Amino acid sequence: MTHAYIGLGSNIEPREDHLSAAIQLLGENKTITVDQQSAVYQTKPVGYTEQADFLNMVVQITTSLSALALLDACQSIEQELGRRRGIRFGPRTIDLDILWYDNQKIETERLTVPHSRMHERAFVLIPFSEIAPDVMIPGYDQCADTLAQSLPSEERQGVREWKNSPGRESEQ
Ligand code: GSY
Repeated sequence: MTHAYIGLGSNIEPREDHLSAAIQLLGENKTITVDQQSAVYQTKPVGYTEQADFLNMVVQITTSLSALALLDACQSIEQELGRRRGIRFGPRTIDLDILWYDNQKIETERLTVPHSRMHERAFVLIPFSEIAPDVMIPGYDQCADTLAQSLPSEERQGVREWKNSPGRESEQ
């Protein structure tokens, strides 16, 4: 069994329902267990900025799938929830990105792990470091919390806790 972290994002309403549905579908996959969920964060769009704010969060899973089979599982959840690939970096119903897999560095045509821009993205590092502050990010030799704390303050300010994640309501 392998640990992995997946980043989820949505900026098409109902954004929270898309996150909840994706987590439910991950959990319904017999080869995946969702172990931990971050809070949900409202985040300013990065890259293509003329679009609505996102909701982002990170989950930790345990899986018997290989990294590429996990990618297939994530992409089929995106399809099932109606993601259409339109404008590159544009609005999306749901996005599932494999951020970290078994402390491995993976570079294939289909998949780069750790996710290539995670070290500079507050919308990834802040929820990631909430649930895995001490996890080392391969290739950076720094833990998630150190990377998150090193982000410029204007990047961090674009990420605000929105509410506890689906399934964590009792912790509020
Ligand atoms: O890479 C994920 C899609 N995405 C996001 C996102 O999830 N959140 C924010 N805040 N900006 C983004 N830009 C892109 S592309």
